[in-house]
Amino acid sequence: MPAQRLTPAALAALPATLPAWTLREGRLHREFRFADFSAAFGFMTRVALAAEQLGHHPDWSNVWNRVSITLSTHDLGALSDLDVELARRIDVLAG
Ligand code: H2B
Repeated sequence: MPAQRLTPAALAALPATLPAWTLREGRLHREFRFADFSAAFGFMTRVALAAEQLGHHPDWSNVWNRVSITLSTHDLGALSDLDVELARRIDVLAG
């Protein structure tokens, strides 16, 4: 399924749609902190499986118990419905 660029209305609604995420230079951003590295890496593994399932992948980094995630659609150079769907799945996995 090709990514659909978010409409201006969907962009304006993002703070309500994904309240835990912030917009940074046109991309979605969220930071996570876990008890330790094992918990952080377990979370990343679950996110990786969700990303593979969607065919849409995060830009991310990990420092011990912290995971920093940025989402955008590289193919479009914009945010798409796939970024919103991946963010939703990440929120569920984060608990
Ligand atoms: N992930 C993200 N974040 N943006 C993309 O444009 C993208 C992707 N494209 N994962 C996918 C892979 C594409 O390159 C492959 C061919 O499906």
